[in-house]
Amino acid sequence: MDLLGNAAEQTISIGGRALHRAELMERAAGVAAEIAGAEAVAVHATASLETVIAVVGGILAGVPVVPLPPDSGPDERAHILGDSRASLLLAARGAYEGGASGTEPRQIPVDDVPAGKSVNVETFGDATAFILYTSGTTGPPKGVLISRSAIAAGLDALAEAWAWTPDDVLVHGLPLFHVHGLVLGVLGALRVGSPLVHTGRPRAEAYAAAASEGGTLFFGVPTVWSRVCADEDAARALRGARLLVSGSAPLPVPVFERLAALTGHAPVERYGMTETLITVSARADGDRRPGHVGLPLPGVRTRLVAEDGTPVPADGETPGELHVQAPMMFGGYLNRPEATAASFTPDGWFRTGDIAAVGPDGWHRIVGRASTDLIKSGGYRIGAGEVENALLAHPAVREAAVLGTPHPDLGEQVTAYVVADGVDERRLIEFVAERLSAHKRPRSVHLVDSLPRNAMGKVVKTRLR
Ligand code: MLC
Ligand code: AMP
Repeated sequence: MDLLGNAAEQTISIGGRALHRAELMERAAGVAAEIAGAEAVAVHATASLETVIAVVGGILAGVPVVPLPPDSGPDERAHILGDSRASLLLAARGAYEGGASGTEPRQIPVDDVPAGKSVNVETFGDATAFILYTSGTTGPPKGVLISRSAIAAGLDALAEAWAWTPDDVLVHGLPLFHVHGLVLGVLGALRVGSPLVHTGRPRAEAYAAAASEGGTLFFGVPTVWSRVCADEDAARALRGARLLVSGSAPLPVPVFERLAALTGHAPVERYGMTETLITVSARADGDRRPGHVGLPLPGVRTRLVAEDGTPVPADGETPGELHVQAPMMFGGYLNRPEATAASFTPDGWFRTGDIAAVGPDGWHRIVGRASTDLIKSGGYRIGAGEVENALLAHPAVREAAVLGTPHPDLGEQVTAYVVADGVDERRLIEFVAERLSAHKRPRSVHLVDSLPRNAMGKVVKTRLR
């Protein structure tokens, strides 16, 4: 399995800096030699060529890569580094300002590593390629183990569905520490052999500029597409593209329609999760339906199950929890056998936690989530429990409940209800920001006298809304 494909010629460009594939592979081979044998390697995952060199180096060395969100706060970072046991950290020189605690891994500046000779990737079989940390409903983020074969299967299924070939020029500006930007947006380009133009940040003008320079295939989360629609000139510049793809969160129907009207392209929607990679998608050669995420990809099976465990009919209306079986499935949560077991049914289906309806023709529509404790804001997955724990670490906070509330640009925003003495809203937002990534801090904090609880003493979040 040649996970990274075998393109002869390819350019990877990030924020205006470009690297030819041959040079990328040589520099990554140098990194691979430097980290060979490590249990896991952390990468300070800024949107940069150094991140791509480091990640490819990990893959060439057969060492699991742990992408660290560059803005992760000290608590979050300490958890990820400790849980993954990453003993080394790759970063662009001078970019990482981690804490000085004794648990910090040894830093290797990617810029200082001499280029190496090409490496045979096959040697490492089906090793874990990534440990991707992602929020659950409670507690700190869990490490999702993603194998090389899952990535290969996931990318090949997408290439087929989207008719993605080396003739495409992929454009996006998504973060390089999640499935969307990193697995699809970097490894996808390498495996398919299409050049990549990463715009640094996913701004509308940058997408427009990349379109006028030959970009054909564009990735974005719904917030990005909504911002593109708000900039009509930028949207019109996308008329020359081949395919616009939306995913990571629900694309609102009005954004779908506006984007189609302005660009001439009805967007292709696809659905996935860190744990499963992308499993359901519309096709380049097929229908695009607003409010729908498409059909299961080749090799994927799905089913809908009611709360009492009975099957739900595929009538396009009746909602049920979406279960998935797929070759792109993760290999479990690191160090958490119980959480891994709980995420599968006894008969071997992964419980996505998403509520869907499926039509008689197999088209899937995501209608919500089973739990109010997972929030999707700007395409980022945020666990209410992690934000509640950060708030509760403040000495003045007695109780905290966090939930997602509708936001016109981000889909949902993080909203907190807090019982506290003598501390204001702004200070609490700052307090969370000092501990966790920027997107996890609440947009608004409501100070309340008490939280609504049921007879069991559990907070009833639906009553807070
Ligand atoms: C954020 N800001 C705040 C704040 N929260 N300021 C005050 N109070 C708060 N509570 C700051 C930000 O740090 C930023 O500052 C500024 O406000 C604007 O923030 P924003 O509105 O969030 O916008 P932006 O930073 O532009 O980000 C929007 C976005 C981003 C869409 C670019 O959310 C994004 O990159 N999302 C992609 C997430 C993703 O890749 N998900 C994929 C998961 S994988 P400043 O100073 O920085 O401007 C997956 C699988 C699958 O889901 O299916 O794909
Ligand atoms: P993450 O693990 O960050 O990949 O988040 C996965 C979650 O994002 C899924 O469980 C869904 O709730 C949501 N999601 C991803 N893609 C879509 C989509 N196209 N439509 C609706 N929700 C989506």
